Amino acid sequence: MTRMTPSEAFVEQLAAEGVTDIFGIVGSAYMDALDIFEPAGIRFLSVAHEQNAAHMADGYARATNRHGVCVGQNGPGITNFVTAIAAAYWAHSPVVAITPETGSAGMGLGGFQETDQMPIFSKITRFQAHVSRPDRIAELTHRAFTIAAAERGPVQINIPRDHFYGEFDAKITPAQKVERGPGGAESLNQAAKVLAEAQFPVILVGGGVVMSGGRDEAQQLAEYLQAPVVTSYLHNDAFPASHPLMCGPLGYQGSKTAMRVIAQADAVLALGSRLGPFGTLPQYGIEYWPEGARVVQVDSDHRMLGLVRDVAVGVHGDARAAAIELLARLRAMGDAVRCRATGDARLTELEARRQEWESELDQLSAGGGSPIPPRRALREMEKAMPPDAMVATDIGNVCSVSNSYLRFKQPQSFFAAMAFGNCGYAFPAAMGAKVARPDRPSVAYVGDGAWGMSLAEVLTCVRERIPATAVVFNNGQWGAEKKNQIDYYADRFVGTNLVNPSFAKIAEAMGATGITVDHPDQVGDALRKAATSGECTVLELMLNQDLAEPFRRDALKKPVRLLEKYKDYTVA
Ligand SMILES: Cc1ncc(C[n+]2csc(CCOP(=O)(O)OP(=O)(O)O)c2C)c(N)n1
Ligand SMILES: [Mg+2]
Repeated sequence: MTRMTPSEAFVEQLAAEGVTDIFGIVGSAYMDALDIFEPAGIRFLSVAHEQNAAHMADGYARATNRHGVCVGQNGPGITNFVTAIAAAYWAHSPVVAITPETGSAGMGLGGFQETDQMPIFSKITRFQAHVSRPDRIAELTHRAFTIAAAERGPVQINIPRDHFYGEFDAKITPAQKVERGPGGAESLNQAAKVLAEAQFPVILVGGGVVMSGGRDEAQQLAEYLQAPVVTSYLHNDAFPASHPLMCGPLGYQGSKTAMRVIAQADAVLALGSRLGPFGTLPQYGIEYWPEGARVVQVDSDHRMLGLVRDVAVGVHGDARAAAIELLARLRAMGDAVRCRATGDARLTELEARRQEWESELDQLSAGGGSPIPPRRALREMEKAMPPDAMVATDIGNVCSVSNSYLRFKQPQSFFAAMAFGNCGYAFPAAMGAKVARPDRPSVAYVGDGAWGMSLAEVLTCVRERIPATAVVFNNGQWGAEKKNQIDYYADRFVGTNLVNPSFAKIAEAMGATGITVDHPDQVGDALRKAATSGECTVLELMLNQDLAEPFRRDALKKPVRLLEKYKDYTVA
């Protein structure tokens, strides 16, 4: 025990948890702790909006598997976090939101910057610690960090602002290492049996494979079974793109190879995936989910087992550890593993499927001219992308189509907006990833509408020297939503046309580098230059207004109007 102030105990505990970077906007509520961040070895990155601070913490966490930390002023600074914490929840990111609160003496009186900050985050965090007494600040901080890592999601440390003051005998606890096991022996035995009996097993690798550091182990298992591998929606980095067994991603704007191959499976090993409903919807008219297949699902969160899809076996375990155990069991079964006899046939089949989809993609992406067809731009960037780049993608039509073109060599490379689906995710996530991994290029794909939510953070990049790249798809529209108006509302474009300035010039005025490209031949060089220049660059691509399939055909209906005055407002 050492005599400390609560601010000192808090900051010492943060340092003990390994925190070296915190994203936020200054505020008097926590200034007593902020004042000693630097001598504690913690860099404070001052941003433009708290939502983006939390997205940065998310990107930071996803790039490293370390905690991402954000802080803000009580009241409005904290309510600004909400969208980003919800996004981190669905991205399974260990984000720690430090939320100073109105002083305990005045809470409930309606003083300045007051709101009850616990209910707001109750459904989007894994754990909420309310620091009810100053002398519990280190203990509760430690607990929050441990749970964020163990349960893979955001946590909140809510600190009444007066609880930073005083003194007490503090205990600082070393960071708790989280180690997960492979799952129960019985379920692993059953899982191995299902795989051994299969004729055409397919492995679906999800985010859990990346988060557990289990990509090599997943690969060894796939190679032993000669099982094709599909990646779950927006986890394209969960298996090496160039591996002969890799089929590509499922889900919206994913790979037809993956869909056609998994449709044939008689057994699916879903390794580290919750099998989210949006990510397994039919696409391109292909009903690919193999309803008759026996599904083995491995997830470190017990609640995900069998939640969305029926499973034959649920393994409550870590993806990496389970892959090791399953491989050991299958090896021991020898010739009883039936599919090993037919591996070559599966590989031949897969190769044919792959060529089919690649030539279709080539055709779709062959357009030229100025403004640039979106698919052509995406193909050019795919070819030019530095192999070690990290890519964050936003929510929009062009960003979604990029799913077909984003292929990765290494894990921790793809940070999409995931299931929360909020515009404004990508650029701050790419910034956070860049802070965490300054050695790797970090690129965000962002639509021009969504860019309006993020562009202020170019100021942060300049101020904090974060050389992230934003590729802005300038198509003059909130395209993803306009597509619904085209398909369902007879081209009545309410709120979907944009009037844009030159985003490159705005970037220049902010002190960053701005580049405008309006010809397909220039896209690749411009991207390569931007991603490796060591400067924050906004690469504005002038695109035509082509739009691909909408996100939610599953959830929209043709308009019905019963009142006379609205009778013209139906489909043409
Ligand atoms: C925060 C938030 N607001 C609104 C939406 C609804 N939304 C989904 S896609 C989209 C349009 C995106 O337009 P843009 O960023 O220009 O990309 P484009 O579709 O044109 O490629 C909108 C408004 C959302 N997903 N998130
Ligand atoms: Mg747009």
